[in-house]
Amino acid sequence: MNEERRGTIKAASARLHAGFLLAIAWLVFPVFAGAQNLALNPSFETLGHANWTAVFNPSGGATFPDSSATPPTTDGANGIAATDAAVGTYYLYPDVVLPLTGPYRISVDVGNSGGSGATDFVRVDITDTTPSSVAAKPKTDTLATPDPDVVQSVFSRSGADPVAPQARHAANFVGSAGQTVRIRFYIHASNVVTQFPFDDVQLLSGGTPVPTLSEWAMLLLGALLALFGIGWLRRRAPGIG
Ligand SMILES: [Ca+2]
Repeated sequence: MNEERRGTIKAASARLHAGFLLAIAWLVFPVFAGAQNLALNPSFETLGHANWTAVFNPSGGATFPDSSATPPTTDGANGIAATDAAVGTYYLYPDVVLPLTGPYRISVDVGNSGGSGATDFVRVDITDTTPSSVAAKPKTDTLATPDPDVVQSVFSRSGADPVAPQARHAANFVGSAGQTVRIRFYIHASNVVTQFPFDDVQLLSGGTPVPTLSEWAMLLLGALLALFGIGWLRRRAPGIG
């Protein structure tokens, strides 16, 4: 066998090895190939904040308008520009079922302005949705102390500590497969007008899923094919591999 032929087979063998390793990596770590945002209507481009729930206590004191005017949105044509002008607590949320056990990352463009102090504040939290937590409405979170059902705080500011324009805030937490969590945007006012704009909500899984049965089967099939392929090349060119 000439050197040219030997080199060709060596290169083919190297490509086979590299392809095999890439296939294994893709099968074991598919989530890193492109994590999906778990929040629906995450940028409020579907007006009426579809897929989100608004709670007002008492009713009529706050609004969660979809807005493209004031303040400016940070992603797409629309965002939320919440305004609170009366005594009360108000929140807007989607509930999300977590698909995997492992780390998650929540991030959002958010800001606040107005309010006179610690009794005029806004919060962004990941909260638990067990029946006892949900039944505990109205919530009693304060600026400094979130309720026990808060899994992870993302953002909390009083009127004395404004963030304008909106800025990206993020936090990590660990969740369980099948667990339902709430991405809760919370505004509380004593009697001073408080502004709470937000947009571009992203809840991403950074977890490594355990391969399913079919994925294990694909893994085994890929390994067998690669071994047969290498064996075939070795038989074609003894001493190469
Ligand atoms: Ca948007």
